Amino acid sequence: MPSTNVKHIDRDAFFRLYGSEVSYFTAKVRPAFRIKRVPHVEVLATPRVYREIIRARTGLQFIPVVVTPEDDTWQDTSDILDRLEERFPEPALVPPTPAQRVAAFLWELYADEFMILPAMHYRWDFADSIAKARADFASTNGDPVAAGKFADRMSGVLPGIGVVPDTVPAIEAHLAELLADLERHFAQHPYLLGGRPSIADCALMGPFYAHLYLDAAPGHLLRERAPLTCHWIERMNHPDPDEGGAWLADDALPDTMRPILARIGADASAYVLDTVRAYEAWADARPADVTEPPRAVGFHSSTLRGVAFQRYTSPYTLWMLQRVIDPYRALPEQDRARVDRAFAGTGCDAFFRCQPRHRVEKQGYKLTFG
Ligand SMILES: N[C@@H](CCC(=O)N[C@@H](CS)C(=O)NCC(=O)O)C(=O)O
Repeated sequence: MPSTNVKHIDRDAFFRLYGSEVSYFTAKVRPAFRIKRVPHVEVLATPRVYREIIRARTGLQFIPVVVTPEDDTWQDTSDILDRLEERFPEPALVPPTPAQRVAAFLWELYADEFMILPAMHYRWDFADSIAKARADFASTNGDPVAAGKFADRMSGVLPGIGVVPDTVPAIEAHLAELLADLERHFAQHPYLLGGRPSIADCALMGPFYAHLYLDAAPGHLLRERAPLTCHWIERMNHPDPDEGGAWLADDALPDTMRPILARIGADASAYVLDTVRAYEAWADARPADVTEPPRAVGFHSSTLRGVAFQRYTSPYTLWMLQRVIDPYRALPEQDRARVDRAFAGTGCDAFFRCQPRHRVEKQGYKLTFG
């Protein structure tokens, strides 16, 4: 009798994923829990959860946070994905072969660091998006006044990350071109690297589900222009355990990904590498009494499609870049050459060529000087 099996499920042995529906980074890890069929409950990050779980366990105010059945606490979506992969290796989300593996981490860097530009612009620069986001924050928090203050703080970060009137045309053009390319890609492949999802897909769900799909103005745009991308979002959030499917054979990258990689090479590489160079200049001369990297170490200049802008200098960007270049550097020469060939002509070699003089590491939930 199938019903007797229910008795063998340990109903206490589940993971808790604390987050929210409109949170970029919760949207990144949610599909991984579901694809890997990790026994878990997703818990809304209410004021009680912030007080008793999130701040109490991590000392930070970030979501998502994961508490394991053994009562360990995981924070930071990149760490969460790594730990899920170790603990639940199948179905894998990190491809085993060099070019696809490097591509997966490059997509993560792009989705986490660069796609924040269109995600924040389309949430906080359009009246109907602003109204919906404020209402969503209030329904998540339960206290409209506190939620309003949080919304003020979030919308206030736009100039600091480089979303200013001068850069808006380039940000909108970047997204429009990406949507057109993703439609062509998803007409041929169910997921970014072929027939099964990877951490590349999970990372792209951050901007695409939580902001661009759920927010009012970009939600219309996506539904009008990008039905196949919308279908990918729904499939990522509701994965079919019986789907099967494989990443492309012979460590190939899909041809339909090439224009997207070229755009990452053209637009996102300067955004990331200018930040890393500015951090390194700060770190070269850092005051002796600074024992850990602050969240931002000042402002620096960068350019997007020829337009100059200022951006705050985040040490965290170097940590995300290390996730791409460490595995690349660790490859035997032959495999590295294969990766170089796979990315030739895309401009993404700028990431691989970057040789930072400094490192940042994680200790607990904090970034430290490496
Ligand atoms: N690097 C972190 C970023 C987490 C993050 O920025 N989460 C947002 C919500 S999507 C947040 O909690 N922001 C609060 C704040 O910036 O104060 C991760 O990958 O987990």
